[in-house]
Amino acid sequence: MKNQHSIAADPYAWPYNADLRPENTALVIIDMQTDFCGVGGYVDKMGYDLSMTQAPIKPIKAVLDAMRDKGYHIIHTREGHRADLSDLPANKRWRSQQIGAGIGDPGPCGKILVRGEPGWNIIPELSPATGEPIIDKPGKGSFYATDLEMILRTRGIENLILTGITTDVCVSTTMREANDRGFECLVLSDCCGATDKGNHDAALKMVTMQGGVFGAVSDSATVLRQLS
Ligand code: C5J
Repeated sequence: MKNQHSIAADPYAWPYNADLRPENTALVIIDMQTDFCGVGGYVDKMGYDLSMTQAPIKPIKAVLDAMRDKGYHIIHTREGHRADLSDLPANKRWRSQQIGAGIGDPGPCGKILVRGEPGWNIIPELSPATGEPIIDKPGKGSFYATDLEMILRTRGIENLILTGITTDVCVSTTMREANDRGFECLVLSDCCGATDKGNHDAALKMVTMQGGVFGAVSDSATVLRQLS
């Protein structure tokens, strides 16, 4: 008989089929880069409150340590562009310039959101371990123009626990992309952060409508309790 195991979540105990195992489940840590949560990075240059995007660092670390320890798949993503900006749409660049943080322009952490620059690095607290895939993405979603889906299918991963920043942009876009591909998604409320509290709350609430239209919402304490 199959071992039934799930996590308390809103609006249903996740995953839907109670088939939660290290072999078929990945923790996905989205864009925990200096550009999104560090002093002098992209979000800081835009003038947003960094404490909102720094809040998930500790809860993510706790879940990361526990899931690593138990042998779950761990996947990291980074948003960023080629040094020649050939993968940066003109409208994305123009919009960032309007708010004073032009992507590709020099800043205190090097060229903003450019691969290989200091600001683009994942913060040391959440450094990827050897062997953990890092997905480099030019867009908000982690599936668009990347090999994430191929890696998930090759490894037999069906369940995704989503964390990172920002809740309403890259986490939400990734969840929607994953959901449409049939992956079973859980987002951890305190392991995400946005540049606006209202947007963070709304992005989480949206997940829970229609019986869990994109999956379900839980938090780090619940996951840690139920994994142990
Ligand atoms: C944004 C992200 N907000 N990682 N990127 O531009 O959410």
